[in-house]
Amino acid sequence: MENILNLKSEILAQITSAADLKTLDEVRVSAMGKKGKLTELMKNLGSLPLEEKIALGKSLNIIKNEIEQAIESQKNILEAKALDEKLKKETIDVTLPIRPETQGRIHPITKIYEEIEAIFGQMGFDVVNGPDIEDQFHNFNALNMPANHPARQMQDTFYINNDPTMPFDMDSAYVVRTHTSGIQIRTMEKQQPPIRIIATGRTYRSDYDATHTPMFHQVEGLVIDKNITMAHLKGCLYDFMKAFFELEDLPVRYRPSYFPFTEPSAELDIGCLKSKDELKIGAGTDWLEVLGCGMVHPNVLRAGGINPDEYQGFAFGMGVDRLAMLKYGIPDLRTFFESDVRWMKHYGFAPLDFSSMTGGLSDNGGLTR
Ligand code: 2U9
Repeated sequence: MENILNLKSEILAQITSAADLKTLDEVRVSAMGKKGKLTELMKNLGSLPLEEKIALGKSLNIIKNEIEQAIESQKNILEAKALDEKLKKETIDVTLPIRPETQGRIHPITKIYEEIEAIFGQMGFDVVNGPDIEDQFHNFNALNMPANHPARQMQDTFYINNDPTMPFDMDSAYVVRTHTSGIQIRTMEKQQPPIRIIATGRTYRSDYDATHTPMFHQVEGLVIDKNITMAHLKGCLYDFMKAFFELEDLPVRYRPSYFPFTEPSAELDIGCLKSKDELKIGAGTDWLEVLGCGMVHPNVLRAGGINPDEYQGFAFGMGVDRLAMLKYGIPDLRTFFESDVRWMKHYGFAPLDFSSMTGGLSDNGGLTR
């Protein structure tokens, strides 16, 4: 028994003095491996008289457990030490700039979308997308635009010949959407109010000059609930404009207007100074139209499966490309889509300048731009 206790102390001492995992494993094998000292003692138990076998067997089991525990805790200590050393060796200086230097730039349209989504996101709006190719019900009829409406004439809308083997049929043809409004119709079809969404994406109209391209970008919004009023519309869009142009005292006015899908309808102007070669937003006495809006027409609610006697709401729409031109002083819309790297280097944004309401919308203090 005394020999056994001595052996135990010897093994425990070896365990606690093992300086690395390899040495620790060697100690384990020499004690408890196939030919280990403890294993040998256990093997010898068989030759002893019964009483001694039982007593010694018990003690050996207890010692074996103690040694296993000691190995486990030493292993934990050594593993933590090894990790610590590895981390010390692998320290990185997170304040160093990115290497190699980033080459890509974020397109102003993408940046403006990020900013708009950050602002409406904070107000509790969901961002929704939909198909670029629409049927005429979702693009026109559901929006209170009957078949003879001027916006449906061939010169504005790109119609798609569904079946090239058949003569073109104007009535059943699909269109590339002329606005993102079909997204809101699809949302209403799927979901009863409360609804609070912005619909974003590419839109298409047959038009081309310095301020119109056949493909352009829109953001539209829709808010529907039981007691939504024009006052909610005015407050929401006023707050949006101030946040977007990053001007707390931005002058804003609403002007009566007409859209088939809203009644009453309005347009929102922001105060600015228009001089020959400069546009100053938030200063001067001129006005600039930036969006259209109104209370959703009862026919439109009905078309989306919502009862206009129970619910009402407001909607708005704006051209993202125009907002990007205004905010970042880009004079010609066509240059947005020319894929000129020199233009992108000048007007593009650093990839890590994420827009957020807390970290800055368009300016993070010049850290990465
Ligand atoms: C539903 C109901 C109503 C969306 C609206 C406008 C006014 C608007 C233009 C701005 C510039 C389009 O890009 S642009 O040419 N849009 O003036 N859009 S209200 O109204 C909706 C949309 C969907 C279901």
